[in-house]
Amino acid sequence: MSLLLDNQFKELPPDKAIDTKLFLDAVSHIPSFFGTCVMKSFIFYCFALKCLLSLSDCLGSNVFSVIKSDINGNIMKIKGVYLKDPAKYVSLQDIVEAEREAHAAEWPKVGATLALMWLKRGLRFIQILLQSLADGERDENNPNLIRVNVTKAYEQALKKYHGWIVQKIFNVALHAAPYKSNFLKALSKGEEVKEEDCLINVRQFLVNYTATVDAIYEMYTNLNAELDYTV
Ligand code: EIS
Repeated sequence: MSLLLDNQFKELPPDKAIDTKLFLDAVSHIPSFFGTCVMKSFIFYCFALKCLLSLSDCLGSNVFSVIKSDINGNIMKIKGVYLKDPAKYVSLQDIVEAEREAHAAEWPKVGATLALMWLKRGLRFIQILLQSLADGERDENNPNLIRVNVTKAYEQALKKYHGWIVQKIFNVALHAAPYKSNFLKALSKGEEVKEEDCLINVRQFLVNYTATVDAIYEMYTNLNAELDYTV
């Protein structure tokens, strides 16, 4: 079965309110996916290059743990707020609005509002990456690499929020990106499935996932909660 379809996002209601608990359940699988897919392929990459271990390989290895703990930290922060009063924070918007009232001076650079602001960028990155693969965008000279897809996702979702040092780190991580065949195999829980069959699952997963990410972006625009500082 497909890892993606096992952990599908739920369909949004007509008012596009995102149920906090359902959202947290769905995103909580993303960091472990990192462990199974990206890390495995990275370990293979390191192994294959162990004679050539250079500073950039070490950097690459650390980048994936940094990304994983960054996303995990965002999720834990939102969850921490939610668990304080689940009845009050039924939707993600309930949390953001409550923090706007409680922390007027620092908001939106505070609490779960800030965590969700960054989390949504990582989710957008994943969305664009998967969509690009599903659309068959590829480097014709290197059809088993996903660098064009990863670069597109980075440029559209994250680059403008990164200063040049983090942009350089991205360039290192890019070279440690898994091969397409390994990436798609991991999405299929290690089973050998045809690329096209896996992409059918990716397209199915993207329906509710994209709607959810779009709704979070829309909420940040409507509440004027978006910031564009760089890290
Ligand atoms: C935020 O981080 C915190 O998240 C937030 C709060 O502390 C805030 C304060 O300003 O900072 O500094 C972080 C930023 N997060 C800001 C950078 C982390 C590492 C960036 C590495 C750049 C490379 C990214 C591309 C990697 C390509 C890999 C390709 C492999 C296929 C299936 C793959 C999924 C990859 C998903 C990648 C998502 C990256 C998300 C980075 C977000 C970011 O830029 S708070 O914390 O409020 O919770 O306390």
